[in-house]
Amino acid sequence: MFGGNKIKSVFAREVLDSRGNPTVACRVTLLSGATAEAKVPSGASTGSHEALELRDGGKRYGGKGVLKAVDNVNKKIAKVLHGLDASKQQEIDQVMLKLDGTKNKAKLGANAILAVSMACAQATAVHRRLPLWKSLRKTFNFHREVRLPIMTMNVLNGGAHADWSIDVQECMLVPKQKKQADRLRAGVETFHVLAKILKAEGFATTVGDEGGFAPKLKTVENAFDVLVKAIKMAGYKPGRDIAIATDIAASEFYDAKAKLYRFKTEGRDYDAKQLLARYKQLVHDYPIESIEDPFAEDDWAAWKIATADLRKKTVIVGDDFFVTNIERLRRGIDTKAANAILIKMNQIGSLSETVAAINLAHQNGYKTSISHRSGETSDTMIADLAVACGSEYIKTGSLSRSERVEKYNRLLEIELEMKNA
Ligand code: 2PG
Ligand code: MG
Repeated sequence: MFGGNKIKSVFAREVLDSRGNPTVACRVTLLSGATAEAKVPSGASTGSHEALELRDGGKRYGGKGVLKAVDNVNKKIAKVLHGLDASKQQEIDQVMLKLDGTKNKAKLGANAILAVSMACAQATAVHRRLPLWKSLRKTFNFHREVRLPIMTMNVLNGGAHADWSIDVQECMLVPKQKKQADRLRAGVETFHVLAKILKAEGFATTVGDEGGFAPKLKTVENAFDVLVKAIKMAGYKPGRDIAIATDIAASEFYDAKAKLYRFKTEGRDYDAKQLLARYKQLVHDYPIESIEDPFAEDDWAAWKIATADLRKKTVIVGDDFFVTNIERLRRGIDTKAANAILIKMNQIGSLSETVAAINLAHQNGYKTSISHRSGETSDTMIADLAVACGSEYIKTGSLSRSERVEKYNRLLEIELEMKNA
């Protein structure tokens, strides 16, 4: 239909995320009648270089309300986007960036801009009658072919996501089977065995923010030991069938003044050199697929040395370090810091900037992991994005809590869609 792709209306509202905090949902409706609502996630261990998430402050919702961001969509963004072609994602995002006019989206809020950006992509897919991953490939020039990503499943939660039950934030299972469905099954079976082991050893099996267990284990080695045990008891071979990944989230316990990494639960302090020695030992002792944020977000010197040392043995992922920002990623590429980037749409705040970061990474031989946030919603777009861009990995939490599991379910659906394509 003529003009069918054009934006008829943009409407945002305040909804809740998986932690019970407000977040922004946005519905975009096109002239053709195609319509979709996107929801943005929210982090807890956020990098200080992330785009600004606009919160209301004051008493309401403990200051976490997003009515200002919602208003910015409904009163400002909706006006400038009216009548534009929703499939021209770059143009749409540029119009919003211009309207905002700040470097970190401080005026309109990254949560406001991203909600609209995602909803435009989703409504366009509906209009095109295509699965979202296919529609994204029509919209963007990706550097890679489509692929089903390896899933990194966060089954042990620690750090800021679980009241510091252990110092490191995430210990993940990385199943390596050929088919997506088999990988998922291997992860789930191990997850349930893990619960049995923890129970038998007298630990709690209550879950943290991302649906993983949060037992009070003393050290990261203890955590990896229990994972290896669970993998074996579930009938899989550690390394060959299921590897381990970890997000240290080191910025969370870095003392910049003293230049020390203070492991709170363990009660041990490390300088960067000592910490690297510990990582080398871990990589030697366990089948470690990847280590995310091993050092603090601005400890560039440590990142460089660690990358030179570990890059052949494991994947070193920059999350708070790169914050999905092409300027920081360029610096990383130029100085050979890390060899992979975690991609979070809300760290940068628009879909086209996110894709720019993915493409820059892939063009320079960096791996990508498309990631959820610890505060999530029912939105499953990251599964489609991971497939569309040909990402090596996706990181979307544990095998419990529907805001996590829905992303895995979407990947199963995409596997079928790919077969039938
Ligand atoms: C991370 C994420 C997601 P948060 O550090 O990688 O797992 O946590 O969303 O709290 O930043
Ligand atoms: Mg992280």
